[in-house]
Amino acid sequence: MTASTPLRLLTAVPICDGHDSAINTINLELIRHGIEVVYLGYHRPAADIVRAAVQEDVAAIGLSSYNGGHIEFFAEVREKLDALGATNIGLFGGGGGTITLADAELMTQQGTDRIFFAGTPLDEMLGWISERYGKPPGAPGPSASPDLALARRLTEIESAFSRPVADPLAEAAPASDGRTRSRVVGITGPGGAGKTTLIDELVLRFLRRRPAGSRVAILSHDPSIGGTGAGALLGDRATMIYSQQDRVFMRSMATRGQSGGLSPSTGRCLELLASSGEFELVIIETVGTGQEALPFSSDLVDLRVLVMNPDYGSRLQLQKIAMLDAADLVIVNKGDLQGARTAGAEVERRLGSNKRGQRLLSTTATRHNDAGVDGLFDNLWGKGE
Ligand code: B12
Repeated sequence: MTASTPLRLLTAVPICDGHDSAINTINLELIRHGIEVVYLGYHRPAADIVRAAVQEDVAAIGLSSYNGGHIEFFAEVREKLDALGATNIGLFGGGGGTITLADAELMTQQGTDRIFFAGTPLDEMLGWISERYGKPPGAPGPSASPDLALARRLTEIESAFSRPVADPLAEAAPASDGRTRSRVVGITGPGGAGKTTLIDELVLRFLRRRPAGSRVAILSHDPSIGGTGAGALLGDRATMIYSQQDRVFMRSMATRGQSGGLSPSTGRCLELLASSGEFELVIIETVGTGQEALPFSSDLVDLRVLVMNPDYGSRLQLQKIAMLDAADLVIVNKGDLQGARTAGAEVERRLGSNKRGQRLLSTTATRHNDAGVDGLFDNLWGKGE
């Protein structure tokens, strides 16, 4: 494990189980030790866990299971991994006193690497995890699924970048062949504006309205802790409902020391996805950004979307947000909050002074069938003018 290739793990709590307090503690300990943790959340079926592990190309899956059914559940995860050729992905877990010694023995015979019992010190767990999985990633099996092969190429690209770059998107090689390029939409905005929920709702509309064979890819960014190149909680999947679907390919990227909302390798990863011929649409989500951020200064991104919270403070604040000049489309999300209308009017005036024909939409991403999100989805296919 080096600074350029941190160990990546996926953690989750099985279906019909809401005991997430143990895994939340363990996640924190893992990221403090430089591990990138893709956290899928609780009440997750085996198929969702395996799909995510494959797309994220993690070294192993860690499950925290308290409500019983662990023998069958761990076995199902192992079987599904193997069926996709992901024999390289390890499986481990724990669950207090619910998993007995006898259960654990049977589970290891069925392909689980190790079960941790109540009272195991965190240090012991971390030592074992680093020793067992902290090596260069193992090769997938001969029947590796296309998503696993793509995921491994993304890992190779990520590993090739050992330090921040001037502009991540400028690192992308220009498209070299005649294959159809995906539509690329960049979504940015401050933390807590609702970007991830909005993207999940856009995915729902994509699944409903685009032909059954077409797929969407998401490159989602979260910060590496303390601005370092290692250790990150990649948690966007935990809040997504519709994106847990075979037509969606999602990759969670840590910023690995890059400032500005993206990772050093985002441009290259984006180019791979957009020219793969596999995806009709590619969505990039930045980390929660500050006033000065301009993450999408490249032709690689067809549409630049800024998502705002109506709670941005006084009108004066709007003068300082650089993306309000650069965005093709501005969304004031959380339209149900008090002050959303005023915010809409203030942002409209601010955009009007740019005289660039930028579009403004109001959305409430948490509302089912929100007309604002419908409008946003329609706008994804044009420049928003
Ligand atoms: C806290 C707790 C709750 C909290 C959960 C809060 C939360 N958000 O997690 C609340 C009160 C909400 C709750 C609710 C329920 N609970 Co409860 N709960 C517990 C309790 C007391 C502790 C579990 C815990 O978090 N321990 C803290 C962790 C850090 O310590 P640990 O378990 O020892 O874990 C160590 C190792 O196992 C390992 N480990 C654990 N997971 C993982 C994962 C990985 C990847 C790794 C490496 C290691 C690892 O690391 C830890 C460090 O040493 C257990 C009893 C118990 N003592 O286990 C019952 C228990 C799990 N609950 C139980 C039940 C029945 C319920 C309810 C169904 C009750 C009800 N009728 O409503 C609900 C179900 C909720 C749901 N949606 O699933 C039963 C389950 C029985 C069973 N399996 O047959 C238990 C065993 C209590 C009992 N004896 O009856 N519960």
